[in-house]
Amino acid sequence: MINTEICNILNIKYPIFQGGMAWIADSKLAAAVSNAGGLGTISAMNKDGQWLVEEIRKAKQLTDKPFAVNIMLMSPYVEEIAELVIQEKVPVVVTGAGNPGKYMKKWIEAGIKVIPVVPSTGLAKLAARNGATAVIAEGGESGGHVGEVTTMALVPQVCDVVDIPVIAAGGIADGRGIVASFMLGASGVQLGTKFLVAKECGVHQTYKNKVLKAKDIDTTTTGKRLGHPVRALKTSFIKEMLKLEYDSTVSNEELEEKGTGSLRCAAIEGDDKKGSFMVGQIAGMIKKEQSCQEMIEEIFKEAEELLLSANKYIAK
Ligand code: TUI
Repeated sequence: MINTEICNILNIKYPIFQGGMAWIADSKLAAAVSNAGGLGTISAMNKDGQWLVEEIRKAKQLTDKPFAVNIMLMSPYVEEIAELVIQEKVPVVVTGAGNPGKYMKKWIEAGIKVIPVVPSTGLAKLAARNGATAVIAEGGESGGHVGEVTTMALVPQVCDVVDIPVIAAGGIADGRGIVASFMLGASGVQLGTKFLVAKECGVHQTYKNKVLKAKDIDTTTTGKRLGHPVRALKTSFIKEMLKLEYDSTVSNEELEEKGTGSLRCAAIEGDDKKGSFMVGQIAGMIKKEQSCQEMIEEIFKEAEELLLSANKYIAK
């Protein structure tokens, strides 16, 4: 059986987190992952605070295992949500898309374990200094809002500068990715794209079908000009966005406006024309819908077999 430091710190069976995918990760998905032995995550980005409170309470009914709330720091509701996670006694908070520094003292004093997503060693060091329980080093292979550095380059560099557990994210969807992450120094992994096709994931079926059909080269990033690159499937809508991005007569405001609501459109409505189907580069490897339990058990069985046979690389 695989067991790492993060399993003991969070009291989880497998060192795997489910990414807090905005408009997608709800109590049903989070509870399914937690019940399967990972750390499930509810995204606070889906709706307002009231929605989140209901989802946290539902998750507590669906599982007695720990779960996390993901707070996207660019969210318009961030102040309200920062308070709600304390009131609702959420065990773990994962942050993304910014520096959570100003909230960390309050969360930690309330007994919350804080695990920021970091795209750089600088932010990783800051998070560790501010009392983070662990950090998620997320490479640019991921879907959604991404940093520049790849998982392969980021994870070992982050491991070298912090003495808290590092969770690898970006481009991981099977046992090979898990074992590679361990070899880079990570204590666990976070998967997002893979969980899009989980049976318990309520994302629109069109979104799931697009993941199942995707090839390795089917994603791209838009939004670099706006300072927040986002990785999504290269649909006709995204190709149009790319064209506008390179058009100097189009203002940043116009670009922002065209992108607004596009993830909701994809996740809830499955709308091909206006939706942004945010997926990671590993989508090309994801070929079947499974329950969270089947997924997690299968990939950790594969990881364990790989680890047990790893001495084949050493000359006898
Ligand atoms: O946050 C994510 N992924 C996301 S958020 C999201 S919602 C969205 N919807 C529409 C447009 C844009 C976003 C979809 N996917 N991942 C975690 C993550 N955090 N990736 C990168 C970062 C990050 C970037 C900069 C974390 C910290 C950071 O700090 C900069 C600073 O403030 O110093």
